[in-house]
Amino acid sequence: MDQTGRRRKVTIEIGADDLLVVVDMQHDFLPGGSLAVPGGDEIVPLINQLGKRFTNVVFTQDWHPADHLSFASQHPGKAPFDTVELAYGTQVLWPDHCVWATHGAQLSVDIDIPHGQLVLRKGFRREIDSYSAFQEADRQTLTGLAGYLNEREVGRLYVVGLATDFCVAWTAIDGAAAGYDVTVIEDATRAIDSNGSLKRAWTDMAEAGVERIMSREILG
Ligand code: VGL
Ligand code: ZN
Repeated sequence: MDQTGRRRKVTIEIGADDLLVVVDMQHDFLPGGSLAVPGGDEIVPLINQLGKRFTNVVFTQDWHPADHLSFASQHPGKAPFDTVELAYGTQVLWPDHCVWATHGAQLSVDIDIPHGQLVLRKGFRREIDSYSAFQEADRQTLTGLAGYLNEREVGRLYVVGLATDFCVAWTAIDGAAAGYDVTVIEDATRAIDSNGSLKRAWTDMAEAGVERIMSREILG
């Protein structure tokens, strides 16, 4: 409170070394899509507003071949949200989604951030999933994003998009591991929340030093 009894507003200044990462805002993750994240469409206007505050914006795009091993359809007898053991460990199985060159894989036409600079595709190898925009699920294959951010002299990442508990969380955690300050803008994300995944993701993000804010702290 200030002296007049009003709550003082402290807004975060977005600067030249800040970058907004807009994660997987694709038709398949939005209502009507094959892996629709509940409320995914509700964050579109907020992401567009946030996008206007940043000069640096990167999009990620989940981008799978039709026979990707994260699809339940590739594992006889398995259903979406079951798990299997792949070469690198336990993999959650999904409905077919974001198959490259399909409509569902396209970034939402309602995302209006024309000054965005990079679309980073991930998950394009049949055998390896990639929730993180930094490294694939084998924890070895790099996507090249850290090199890009390094050359662009970025200091802090702000992460929004879908889904909080998978691609947003893994991107945020790996961004922190790569040496960036990372902030997730909570109300500009929505979760799948399967088997406690959302609660676990926030715990993991906090442990990795990822900050968690609401959009009003930037937008005022
Ligand atoms: C995602 C599950 C499978 C995500 C991508 O964008 O969070 N989740 N592929
Ligand atoms: Zn995927």
